[in-house]
Amino acid sequence: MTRPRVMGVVNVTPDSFSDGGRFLDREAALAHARRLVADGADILDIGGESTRPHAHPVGETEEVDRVVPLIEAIRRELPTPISIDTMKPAVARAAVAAGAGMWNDVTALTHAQDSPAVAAELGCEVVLMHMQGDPRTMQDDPHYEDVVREVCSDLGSRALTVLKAGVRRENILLDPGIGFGKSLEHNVQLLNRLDRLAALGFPVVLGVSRKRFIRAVDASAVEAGDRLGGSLAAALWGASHGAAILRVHDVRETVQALKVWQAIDPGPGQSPSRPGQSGVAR
Ligand code: HH2
Repeated sequence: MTRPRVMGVVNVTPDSFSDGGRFLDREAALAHARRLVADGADILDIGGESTRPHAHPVGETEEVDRVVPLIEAIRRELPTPISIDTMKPAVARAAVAAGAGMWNDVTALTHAQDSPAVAAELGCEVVLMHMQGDPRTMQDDPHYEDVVREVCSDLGSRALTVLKAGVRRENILLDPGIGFGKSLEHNVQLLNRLDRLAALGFPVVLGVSRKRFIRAVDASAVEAGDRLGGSLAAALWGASHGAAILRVHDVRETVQALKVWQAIDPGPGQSPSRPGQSGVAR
């Protein structure tokens, strides 16, 4: 099986608004980016605004100030492709000018009216993620008749709109938006039928890492850091059901899990083996 690419999450959401605090946050974020690349990240996803439920919105200038210097610093020393996680066209524009090649938008380019036109003009890849509601209220009472059908249909028509705005087909990726306006049942149904989203013919991006649905399955996974097992289980499920990119926090562990999965199931016509190694192992 083809191994999905691993997108490592780098957040620059500083608590301190002093210059010193910002600098330290940026240095820490750069060190984190280096670590993720050393751990095997294929893409770095840079975010300057939290999309967690009830998170406070960040102004455009503040967000640009957070992400652009970091993207420039990464670009100076690493060849790794960079994605910008933002809903604001001005931030995407600044990030692409600084060296990002992908716009990851949790609003599927709906936040601003000109988002699709800006994406077309930038010529970058775009991740259209599904969300019901907005980040502040999305988890209040998510409701669907048939979540799989509705998410596929919403994303399919969103892709058409974005195509009409001039974004090239090969630049569009779709993401079911696990945890964005979805109950536990909605999340697991979407994962269970991820193949239906993949069948739309666009590469699928999947973000399950450390998400709250894992706690809904295993009540002991209270903190985000307690959810590695569930994150890996869901990532491997995604890998075998059509995900092309996995957005994760624990890059090293995810890459190892994928390597083992691929050694066991290398794809049609190939026999399971340990690439590059031989001999007795236990
Ligand atoms: N999830 C979060 C942010 N951006 N982008 C895509 N394409 N898909 C996702 O599932 C996705 C995303 C939110 O993840 P969270 O764990 O709340 O925060 P973060 O990962 O930014 O630390």
